[in-house]
Amino acid sequence: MKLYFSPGSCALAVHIALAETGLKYETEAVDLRSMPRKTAGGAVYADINPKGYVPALVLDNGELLSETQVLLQYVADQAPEKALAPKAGEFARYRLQEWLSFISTEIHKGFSPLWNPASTPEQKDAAWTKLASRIAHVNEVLSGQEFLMEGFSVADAYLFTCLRWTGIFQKPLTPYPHVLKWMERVIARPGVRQAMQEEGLF
Ligand SMILES: N[C@@H](CCC(=O)N[C@@H](CS)C(=O)NCC(=O)O)C(=O)O
Repeated sequence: MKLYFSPGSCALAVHIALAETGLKYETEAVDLRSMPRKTAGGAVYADINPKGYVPALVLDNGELLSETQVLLQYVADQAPEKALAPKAGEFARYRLQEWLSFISTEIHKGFSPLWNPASTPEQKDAAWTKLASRIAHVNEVLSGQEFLMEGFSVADAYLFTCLRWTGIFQKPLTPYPHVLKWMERVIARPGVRQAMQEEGLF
């Protein structure tokens, strides 16, 4: 498997999942600021992934798979013994998908106005107010459990990846102490550290 990523982007979630499986994988960075977007190896990224954004995963059979929620589940399913996702068909799998959808649409995409240089300060404030209410929900959940699911799962990898961005926008997570403790638990994991090191984030 080969992951196309940009350091610290949402692709880090898939990178963490890959590292957590212990399976062999390759990575190649994509420069999202170049035009056309180029990979570290000099390829035009749109020739590899016509969607043009990261993450994308080239499978061992040569197929290209995209969309973070799908990649996370695909990677988890390659190493079922690591229990990064409940088995397909179990009710808990729907709970995982509920988290992945929440993280994708309410948190990941909730950051979009903050990233967008065209957003006004009012638009950024409104986006943060909404995001803060979603983070407060997660804080409440994490007051009674160690991870989003029964053990560490790909949902934790995805949420952790997005909540790291609060540091970029100087939005401290101090009002959310259970989230902060959970971030510490997640970052202490060797798989998480490996992926972050490979992206040059340490
Ligand atoms: N729907 C995609 C969105 C991925 C996405 O937002 N990727 C960002 C980085 S976190 C990106 O590559 N942005 C550049 C762009 O949108 O062109 C997914 O869930 O994987």
